Amino acid sequence: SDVVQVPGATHGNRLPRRADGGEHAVMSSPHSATRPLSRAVDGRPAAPVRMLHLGLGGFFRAHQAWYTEHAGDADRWGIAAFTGRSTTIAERLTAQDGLYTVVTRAPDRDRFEVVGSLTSAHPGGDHAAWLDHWRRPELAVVTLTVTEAAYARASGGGLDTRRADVSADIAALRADPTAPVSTVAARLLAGLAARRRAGGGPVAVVPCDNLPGNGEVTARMIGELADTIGRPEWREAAAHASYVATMVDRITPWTTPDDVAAVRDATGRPDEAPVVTEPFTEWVLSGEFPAGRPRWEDAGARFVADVTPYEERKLSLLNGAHSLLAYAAPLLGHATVAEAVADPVCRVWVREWWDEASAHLDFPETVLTAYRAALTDRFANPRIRHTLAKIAEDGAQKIPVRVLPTLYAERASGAMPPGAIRVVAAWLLHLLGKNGIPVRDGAAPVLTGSPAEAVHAVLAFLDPALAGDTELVEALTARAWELD
Ligand code: CS2
Repeated sequence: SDVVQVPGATHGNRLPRRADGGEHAVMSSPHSATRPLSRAVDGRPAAPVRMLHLGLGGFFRAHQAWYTEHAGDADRWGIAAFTGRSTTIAERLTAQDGLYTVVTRAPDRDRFEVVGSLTSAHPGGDHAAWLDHWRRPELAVVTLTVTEAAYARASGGGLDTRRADVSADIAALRADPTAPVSTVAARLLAGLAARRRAGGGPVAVVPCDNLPGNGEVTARMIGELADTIGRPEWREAAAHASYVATMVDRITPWTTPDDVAAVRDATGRPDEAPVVTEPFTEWVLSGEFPAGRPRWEDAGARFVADVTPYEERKLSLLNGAHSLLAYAAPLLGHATVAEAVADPVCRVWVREWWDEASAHLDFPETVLTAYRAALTDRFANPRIRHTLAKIAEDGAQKIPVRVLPTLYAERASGAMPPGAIRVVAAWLLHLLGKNGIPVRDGAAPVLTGSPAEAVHAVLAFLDPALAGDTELVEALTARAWELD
């Protein structure tokens, strides 16, 4: 892919240069300055679709699509990607033949790269196109980036069949297996069933959200939906796939209008769907690919027997620190991760949390020290505007997987862990509307009544046993009032 590197700031009149030092070809053409990205102009034939993706957000464009672009056999692996619901991003990408710019933003420079692995982009509402892709014999891999909340888990971990959207989809599929459905579970199961009826072979389903055991979670969600619908062909459809577990990592903030302008300035090509991301990226996977897969290892992906330790490390150290900062750092007036970690007070909080969490991770100390040092640099990248408001969303799904394992392990050994308690206390204050960040969180409705009742309610939401731990209730109460 074409690469342009621009040192320093994202704006200004510097002439972009190619990675090899040459002037970027596009810049020298007087016509191209207004020409949108297109496969004809860019000389990028679309690869045949053998991958489907659900969740056409920035993270997918910076991660799974980027790895596919850099697989040695990328010319054989095109992706058809569907949004959750929105139509805008699908329309923008379609107008650009699926091409878009990845801006890899290091502390001192930007690298611009046009990615071409996206063969087609579709609005989530186009269920007929979704099913059509599932029926194609050559389909091999289905990846997901749908957010933690979209797995619709009940407190026990299974599919929450009482949710209105889930039960509406159950009724719809019972009446007609090709009926439009909206939940992730139903869209996947409907696809698997359509594929089975069409005689297609098994595919790999590859969830890429920050949930421990995401492969198993997905298998369970689809299996339980099939059981609830209750006919054998649905169960067979659910079993007609391999569920792959993954650990995914690449910090990818929301794309802003400034980013769109920076891409236009630097490359001379307007792009309505660029994505800005950090240089660091990681993908660890475990599971079978019955119909093959792109050679993602060429781009650095690792295939291992068990992703659990990688997941636990990333969820606790990276995501746990993110959640800590998202709820606590706004109390000190910070709006982004980089701003927060420039503040010594926040750095002490992060270190305290890392010490606590690291004690329960299955890696040698030297490895964890290096991982923490790298994370410190990644968080501090001043040119990545990763808003705390974005990370704060959906704490109800995030806190249990990021913080509870450490809290349980510490309480089991009789300790009262200040780091974990700080995260929960700051989350509580956020839910009570005290950190000024909009509350988009399934746990907010449980917090009614007095402050003391709120402490109890938030713990009971996480786990009734925690609400019965009187010492913990006291420690959490004290911490919350101290932070407030
Ligand atoms: C963040 C993650 O929004 C959040 O909750 O913690 O999106 C985080 O940036 C990614 O997992 C990094 O790989």
